Parts: sequence; C-alpha cells; structure tokens
Amino acid sequence: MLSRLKKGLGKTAELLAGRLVALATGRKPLSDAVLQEVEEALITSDVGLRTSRELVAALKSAHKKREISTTDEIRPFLRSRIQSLVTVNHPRTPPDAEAAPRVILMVGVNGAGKTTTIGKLASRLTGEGKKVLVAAGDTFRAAAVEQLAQWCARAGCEIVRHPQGADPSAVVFDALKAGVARGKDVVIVDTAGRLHTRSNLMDELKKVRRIIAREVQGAPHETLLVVDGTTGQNTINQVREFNANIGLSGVVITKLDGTAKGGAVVGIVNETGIPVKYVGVGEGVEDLQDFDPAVFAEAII
Ligand SMILES: Nc1nc2c(ncn2[C@@H]2O[C@H](COP(=O)(O)OP(=O)(O)OP(=O)(O)O)[C@@H](O)[C@H]2O)c(=O)[nH]1
Ligand SMILES: [Mg+2]
Repeated sequence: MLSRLKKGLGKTAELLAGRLVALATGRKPLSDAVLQEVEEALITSDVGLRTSRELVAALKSAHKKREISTTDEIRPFLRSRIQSLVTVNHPRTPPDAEAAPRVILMVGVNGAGKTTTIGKLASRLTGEGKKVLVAAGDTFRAAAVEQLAQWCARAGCEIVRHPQGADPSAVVFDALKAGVARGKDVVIVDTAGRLHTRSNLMDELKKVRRIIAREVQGAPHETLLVVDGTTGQNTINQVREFNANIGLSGVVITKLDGTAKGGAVVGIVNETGIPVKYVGVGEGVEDLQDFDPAVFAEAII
C-alpha cells in the first residue's frame, strides 16, 4: 500500500521531500533563511499559504523550545505534524441493520473522477463479497451511463439506469427501491457534475439527497465529494461550497499520480475540517486507496 501510494505521490514527494533532503545535508542550524525555504517548498507543493505558515510557525516554536536545532530534524518534524493535521476523527455512520443498504452518494464537478471512483469502489466491494448496486444518477450525457455500465460489468454489480435526460431523482428512487428489495449491501449513487448552471446543480443534488434520506433510514451514510487533485489548493472552495449546500462526510482526491500538488491534501483537511477518505493514484481498479494519514505523510515528505 505504501509503495503504490509513494509511487502515486512521487511528483509531490520529489518536490517537497527533495528540497528538504537537500536542506538537511550538512546539518545546518535553523536560520530564518532556512525557514523561508521550507515555507516556499510547502507552498510550491500546494499545501496552501495558511497551512504552510502554520507549519513553519510550529517549526519556529519547536526551535525556540530547543526541541529541534538543525536542518536534518525538519523532515521528521513536519512528517509527524502533517500526519496529525490530516487526521480527522469523523464518526462513521453505521448502516442500520434493519434498513440496509448502506448508501454512498458521490458528488463533484464534471471531470473530477466520480464515475471512475465509483467503478473502483464497486470492484473493491464486490471483491469483498458485498452485494452492490449502482445508480446512474448522471443523466446529463448518454456516454456517462455507458461509462458507468462498463465499470459495473467489470465489477460484477448491478446498475439501475434511465434514458438520457431523465430526472436523476427518479433514477435514485428506483435504485433505492431495487437495492432494498434485492437485499443489496451497498448502493452507490453517481451524479452529474454539470447541468446548465451551478446553482441548478446544487438544487438537483439537494433533491437527490432528500430522496435518499426519505427512502433509506439514516442514509446517505456517506456523502463524498470527489475533487481533481491536479487542481490543488483551488479545490478548497469546492469543498466549502458542496459542504454548505449538501453536507459532506468526506472527500476523495483523484489524479494525485499526475501532479506535484499533492500537498493540497494537507490544506484541504486543515482548512475545512472535512476528512479525506480515499485517494486516486491512477486509472486502474487497484488505484483507489484508503486514505491513511501516517502512510500519506510518509509518502509525501
Ligand atoms: N491518472 C488518473 N486519472 C484519473 C483518476 N481518477 C479519474 N481519472 C480520469 O479522469 C477522467 C474523468 O473521470 P470521470 O470518472 O469520468 O469523472 P466524472 O467526475 O465522473 O466526470 P463527469 O461525469 O463529467 O461529471 C477520466 O479520464 C478518468 O480516467 C486518477 O486517480 N488518476
Ligand atoms: Mg461521471
């Protein structure tokens, strides 16, 4: 798991750990110039201004208290600090045994990686012996349903679909009825990332969420926002907006394999308080990883 994540986060690590390793050679004292360089390295890997400054302030304070004194101590210090920053203890909502299935609602702007993430997750769950059903709630494009159907065929799970242009809430309603009737363990709901305007999208998602809450007790058990990791810091606003409108239980960050902006994970969690649940480090089925703070911190720095 570590090696796959390490490979996926390679570009970020090259940038961040690379610069800190260079600083560590010679075990120089922690000067202001050194701290400045640390801040720059953090900002360049998209940790974000606020979080980068907090990390450097923590370094300074540890230096003052003589907990650390030379440049070779920066990396281990930041590693443990980053690990605690990305750790959020969000209680998991267990599915109601009587009211199974567990419902996972996936939201996010278009192209973020929702459908791909659902495909990977469905494969993993069916591999664990779970009975999975996927709701093709993105009725915006016919191709979106086809893409999802292909992933479902690969995962060996059922899909509930309506023709293009159908009301997403109707698809979700049917999928939940089927999920309950057929004794599914998990229903995963795909949604569109794009409608005609942004405010319409939020209204549509609110409606879908209401249907889910009405049809299955305690649902949705997870509302996951999928964000494109190559967007870096800019995803923070998306997290805030979706959370304000529909309430999120977590974030999935995709495409970390193609970017040096993996530091954004730290800023997102620190500045929004919403936990990252999964990361995507490639297009393959096995490239969706549970987010583990210790493994993540070790991989980027
Ligand atoms: N390299 C890489 N590519 C990814 C990852 N996750 C998704 N992608 C690619 O990103 C593109 C968009 O993914 P989709 O799953 O279609 O995104 P979506 O959010 O469903 O988009 P819409 O349906 O348009 O709203 C696809 O080409 C995926 O293969 C990842 O972790 N790594
Ligand atoms: Mg999609």
